[in-house]
Amino acid sequence: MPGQITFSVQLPPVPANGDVDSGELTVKIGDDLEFNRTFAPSDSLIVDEAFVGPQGATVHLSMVYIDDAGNRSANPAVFDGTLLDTVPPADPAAPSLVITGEV
Ligand SMILES: [Ca+2]
Repeated sequence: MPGQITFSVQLPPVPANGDVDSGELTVKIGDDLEFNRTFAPSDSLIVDEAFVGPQGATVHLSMVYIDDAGNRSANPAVFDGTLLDTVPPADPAAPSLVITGEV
């Protein structure tokens, strides 16, 4: 059964003296799901229970910074990725012998 893949979003460091009061992240999973999240300049990782999608789904990230006057970055930063299953299965228990006779 194909699994659902969960993920978080790693944010880049905010540039020094970047005039950043907050940020806005848009996460689009596949063709149907889209979420907008705001973050603080000190945030480095966005963890959200909504960030889950089917294995192989495309994910589009877009983010801008917003200053204290409400101005937004001129050009959003974007990232396109795929929800790859990089999680290995559970470790197996040890096999054992079944003695079947003496010859
Ligand atoms: Ca400004």
